[in-house]
Amino acid sequence: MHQRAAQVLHDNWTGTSTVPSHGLYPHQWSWDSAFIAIGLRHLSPLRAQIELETLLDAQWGDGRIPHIVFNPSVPLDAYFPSPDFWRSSTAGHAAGAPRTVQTSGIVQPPVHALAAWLVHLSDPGLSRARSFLPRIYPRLAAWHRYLLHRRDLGGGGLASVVHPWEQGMDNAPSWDTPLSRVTPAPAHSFRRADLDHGAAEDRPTDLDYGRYVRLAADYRDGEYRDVPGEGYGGDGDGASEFAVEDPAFNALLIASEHALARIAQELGATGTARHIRAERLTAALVDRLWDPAEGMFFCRDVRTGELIPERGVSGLIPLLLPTLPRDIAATLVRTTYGPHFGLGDSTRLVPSYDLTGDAFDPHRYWRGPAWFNTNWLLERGLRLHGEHARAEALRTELLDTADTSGFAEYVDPFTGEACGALGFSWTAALTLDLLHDVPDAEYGQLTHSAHDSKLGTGAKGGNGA
Ligand code: 9WN
Repeated sequence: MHQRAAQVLHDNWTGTSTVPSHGLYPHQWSWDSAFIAIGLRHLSPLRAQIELETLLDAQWGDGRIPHIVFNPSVPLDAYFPSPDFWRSSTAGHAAGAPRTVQTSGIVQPPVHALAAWLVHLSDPGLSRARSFLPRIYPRLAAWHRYLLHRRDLGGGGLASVVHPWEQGMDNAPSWDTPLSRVTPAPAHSFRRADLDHGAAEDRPTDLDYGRYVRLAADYRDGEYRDVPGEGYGGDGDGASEFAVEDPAFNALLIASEHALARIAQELGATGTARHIRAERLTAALVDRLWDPAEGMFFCRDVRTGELIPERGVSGLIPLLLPTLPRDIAATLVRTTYGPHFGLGDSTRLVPSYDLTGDAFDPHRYWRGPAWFNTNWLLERGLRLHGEHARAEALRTELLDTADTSGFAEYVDPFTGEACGALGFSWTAALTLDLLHDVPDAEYGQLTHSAHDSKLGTGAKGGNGA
């Protein structure tokens, strides 16, 4: 299995980064690269470092890491939206887009500091010899600053996403209500390239695509300006119609902030301020997105101020956080194994959406199938909170399904049947990670604060310091 997974990553390597899949996604994607680096470190810590460095070379002056870095040798019509849609070097000029490389103008979940720290741990000698951390620390810090300042659109301390593609679970039912306010771009104004590779019944509908295109075009036409601190009910003045605080996006930011604290410590600082910030953010996440009656986190629609009552896997991912209050962690575990996600009962892997939800479909993009990255995060979260037997069972299912599905992009959560692209990079990378015994200490290293917690009320994760 190790060799087959390594082969996928070898085939998808371009020399400086890894494509998610040559057919459907022939460029470099931001959160894909972070997950890929986490697996690549077991094959080649050098390639894992280069993967992250290539992405960070495309960072914008305002700190944002773009969700796609385009490969200039790939034909324009191979993926839509292509560089001539985003026009990063002109429309993104004011926001500091790079001149030498073409990128998109939106972002994806901030898994990068977490990945960088895990890559460092896999070969600290090489990392120090190449000054990996000193070179990337200021960039990762600028990235978090961008999210925490420019993207605090709700004014409550959490980062908002302004496009479903930013959260990474593009077609999740949580976006349906906020997206319904967006006037779709006319169908004849663009050509979808994804349907050349994927079955139409598994992919987002044309109507949803029209709305994705409109949102991205409006953001571009506003020169990718963000309007922070807008609060609830903002109208006009350039603020996006779509602004959502998402639990997984923010949980990953918090986990990465803990990792950045570790990196700061390695570089001789204390890291304490970052750990404290991460704990404050955890408290804000609970305060703004936790629904005790439903036993999970929900997205908040920043434009209406309302929680969006759709149960998505995103609402379980905060299990990754070490200072989550114990009762919340225990409730999340119950919800994962309960009727809405059915793990250990009707489902083999955690589905992307509520099995009992009206929009549930076991094959349609992010509306029911199971993805390997979300399940990997939950496996880590279970382990972090002492649920070793459950983590082990999930790990076994993940490895089994990854291999029998041909490292599929996603699978039917009941049967494990392959969907989407095969030979998908993060599936192979996270398989490699699961195949390696991760020292217990690394679960602590992943997120746990090293200082005596002043704010945290939460679990004992790993062995911390
Ligand atoms: C848009 C690359 C990306 C993933 C996302 C996944 C899908 C793109 C698309 O593919 O999104 O960014 O064209 O559908 O939803 O999570 O990063 O693998």
